[in-house]
This record gives sequence, structure tokens and C-alpha cells, in this order.
Amino acid sequence: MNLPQEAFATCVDLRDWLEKAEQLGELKVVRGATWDLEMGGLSEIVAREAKGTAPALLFDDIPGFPRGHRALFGQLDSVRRLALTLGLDLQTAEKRACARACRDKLNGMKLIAPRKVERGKVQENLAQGDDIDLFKFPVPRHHEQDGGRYIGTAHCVITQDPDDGWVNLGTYRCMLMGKDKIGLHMSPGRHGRTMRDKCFERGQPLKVAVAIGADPALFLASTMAVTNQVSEYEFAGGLKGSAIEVIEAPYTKLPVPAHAEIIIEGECHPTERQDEGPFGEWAGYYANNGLAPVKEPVIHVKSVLFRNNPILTCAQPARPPGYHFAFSMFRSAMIWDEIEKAGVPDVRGVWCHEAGASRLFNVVSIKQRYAGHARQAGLLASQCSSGVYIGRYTVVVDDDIDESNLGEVIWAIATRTDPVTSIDFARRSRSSSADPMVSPDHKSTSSNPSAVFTSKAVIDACWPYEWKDRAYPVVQVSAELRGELLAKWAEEFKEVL
Ligand SMILES: Cc1cc2nc3c(=O)[nH]c(=O)nc-3n(C[C@H](O)[C@H](O)[C@H](O)COP(=O)(O)O)c2cc1C
Ligand SMILES: [Mn+2]
Repeated sequence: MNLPQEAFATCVDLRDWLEKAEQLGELKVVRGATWDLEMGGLSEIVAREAKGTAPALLFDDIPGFPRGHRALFGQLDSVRRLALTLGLDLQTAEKRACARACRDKLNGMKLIAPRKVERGKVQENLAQGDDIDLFKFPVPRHHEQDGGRYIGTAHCVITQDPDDGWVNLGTYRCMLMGKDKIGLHMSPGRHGRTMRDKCFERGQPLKVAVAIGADPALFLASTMAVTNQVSEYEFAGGLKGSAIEVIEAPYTKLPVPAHAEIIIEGECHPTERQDEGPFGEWAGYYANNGLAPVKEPVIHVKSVLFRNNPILTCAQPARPPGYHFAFSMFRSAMIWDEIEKAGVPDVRGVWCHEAGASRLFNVVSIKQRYAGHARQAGLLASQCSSGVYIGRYTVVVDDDIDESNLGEVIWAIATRTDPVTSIDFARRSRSSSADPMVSPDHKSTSSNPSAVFTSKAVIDACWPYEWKDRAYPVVQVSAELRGELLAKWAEEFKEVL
């Protein structure tokens, strides 16, 4: 990577990051695509079908909008773009090495509190009252069956706990409902949702700010299961090794990222609900309520701050593997860190597979040290903070299996398990409104649609501990012979290998 290490952690804002991403050849500017289906559709096609690594796409000259009012898709979806965001020197595309580097970072990380500053770049423009018009931004409609345009998909929703005042940032989708109205979808158990429920139970409005185009490290933190009571500001500061700068938002007084592209703030009223969705979700389905909308709270926007030539950051969920890479890698590192901290030794790697939408099919590789080690690793990975959200299948494999290679994982399951004894189940575990295995009847007619559960399986695909030392030998050319053969026959096979 042709940048000095110091360059990474010092990305001061999204524009600085974009400049470096461009130098790395990780950014493509696209001119003339429309907000309605074109930007989203092209992003999905490029993510799925690019030869080699798909670049991030920066859309400009969007019809109906001034030149310079841009939209960015696929921001974090490559090893190098993630390395740039986290200040990691990831020279390899090998998934285990990347996840390990992220886990090392988490393991040694100190939280850094945000720093309040007087002025931020986002204050270049301020709209309040009748001047507010969210249609001035090129808000995309992503998919043909989506019920609206989504202004918040790669953003941070900032709320504060009414009891003890801690500030949370979470990525919860925001649908445009009018020139100064936004629908907000937060699943039960999300930190922002608990803050919302506490306010609404007391009959109070929820004050909320939405930051779009914030520091990419802050966006990443806001998508991950950072522990309760730990602000994602501190976590992102820790990731970067420097404090995130914040200003006080004019109406809500919430701390908001000083150098974001756009800040929208306002409040949701306790009893108001409007139709939200349908929206094509991360698991690859319209699973919230099929193609019918769901009633959600509405943010009444009181002020909008934005930079000159604002950049709208966007994430477009679709059928996996699609946009899942960054989330797979960082969630793998989070689970790895959590199970090690819970006492699981000799973890060789963790990978949350993209094909499982980075949440539904997760694999842990261990060097078995004692009887029960594999179950310990699997059960903890399946229920820890970062793995609990659906987390339907957790597979534990021996250390000769590359957990990120689906072919190897399937081979281990197929050859090293006895289904009746190798698979454990947990019933009535955490699910999601986006779970495609919760029936449509429940979602559309239940008196409590948020009472959703899934069962989970832990598949112990390690050789049985009691005879692992007599496990059948693997049929494979040894590393030594491989080296010799390749050296001797290089010329003959140069077109084949
Ligand atoms: C692109 C993207 C969109 C997401 N949209 C939502 C959403 O609409 N609602 C939701 O509850 N979680 C959503 N999530 C998941 C949350 O952002 C994630 O669980 C995060 O940990 C929430 O923050 P919290 O732990 O502080 O609640 C989304 C994640 C990503 C990556
Ligand atoms: Mn949180």
C-alpha cells in the first residue's frame, strides 16, 4: 500500500479519506446516474460482478442536482478501504490475517473520548424552519420494490439515554417521508431503541440527530455491537487513535460529528407512527413484513447542517454476498475478541461468512486443547454480543481448516460430524424483524410482532476429542513435496498454475 502508516489514522474527514482512497485506486467517479434505481442498481451489479475488487462508487452530476452534490456507495467493501479506515497495514487479501489484524487492534485498544470543538466543517450551511428541504439531497431509491427513498443507510443515528446521559450511535435506516420528515426503524434491543422506548414510556419525545458522511471509522463503529454504555464516539476514537471532534447540535444539543457531510436533527413524538418500508434488507429479502409497510416513528426535522457540495453516503443491502465484506471482517474480529476475553484459548480464526449475510453462518477455528473446548467456543460465539443477532449457525472446525473457506468448512461438516451428537440447539434465541424464517403470519398478524425468536445450531465439526490424535490421515500432497514439484515443473505448468 503506497501510503505511509501515519496517513491512515489522520484521515480528518470523509473528503480526506476519499482522496486517499482515490490514490489507492479504490474509487470510481460515475457521472449522470439518477437517484431513482440507477445509483443503487449499479452499485449492486458492481459489488457482485466486478472483475477483481469492486471500487467504491462516487456518483456526481446526478440529474436534477447541482454538480458536486454527490452520493457515495460501497465505501468500506474492500480490504484496502477497511485498512485505510482503521489505520491497519493490510498487505494481504487473506481473510484470516485481516480478521486477526482487526482483532489485535480491538484487543489492545483504549477508548478515547470525543473532543468538543467550537466550529465544524458541517456548519458551512444551516437550514431551519421552512428552509428545510431534504429533497435537495440526491436521496436514492435502491430497489424496484422499495417503498421509498432512503436518506440514512450509511450513517449514524445519535441519541442519548434519558437516565444516565450516555450517547449512542447506531446505524438504523431512515426513510424520507417528506421535506422535513424521516421514518426511523430501530429493532428491539438496539441501544437507540432502548433509549427511544424509555423516552416514549414517559410520554417524552426522543431527540435524535442523524450524521451522514461522518468519519468512516465512526460509521463502522455505529454498525457494530459496541458494548452497552460505551459510546461509539469513544470506540471510534480508540480505533483511530485520536479523538472524534464534535459540536453541539443547535436544536437537540446532542454532540454531533463536527466534520460530517450532513447533520439532520429533530425529534420523534411518542404516539406518532407512519408507514415505513418496504425496504430490501441485509439478509437478501423483504422480510420485515413482505412488501407491506410497517408503522414506525417519525423524526420531525428541526435543523439541517451541511457542507458545501455535500456527499450522501449510502449502503445498499441486497442478496448476499453483495455488500457484506466489511461487516464480515469486522464482526469476525469482534466475535474473536469477545470469545477470547470470555476465556476461550487457541482461537485460530473466526469468519462470519458473506453468504450468511455476515450474521447467519459463522465459523470458528480452534486448536483443540481439552474435551469440551469446541462446544465452549461454539456456544459462546453463538450468544456473545457480536454473534447473538440471529447468528443461526455457528460451526467450530479444527485448526487445519480455513474458517473463511466455505469449501473447507463444508468438507469438515460433511466428514467430521455425526449429526445427532455433533449439533447442539439453543431454542427461543434472539432473532430479528428481518429474519426470513419468522413466518409472514407472525409478522403481519401477531399482537406483538417484535416477539420473534430463532433456534440456533452449534455444529461441532472438529474431530472427536477422545480420538482426535488417531484421526484418519488426510489425503494431500505434503507442503514439502508441493514445493519440490512446483520448483521442478514450473516451466511445464506456467500456463496452467
Ligand atoms: C447498512 C446497515 C443498515 C442497518 N440498518 C438497521 C436498521 O434499519 N435498524 C436496526 O435496528 N439495525 C440496523 N443495522 C444494524 C445496526 O446498525 C447494528 O446492530 C448496530 O450495532 C446498532 O447499534 P447499537 O448496538 O448501538 O444499537 C444496520 C446495519 C448496517 C450495516
Ligand atoms: Mn451502541
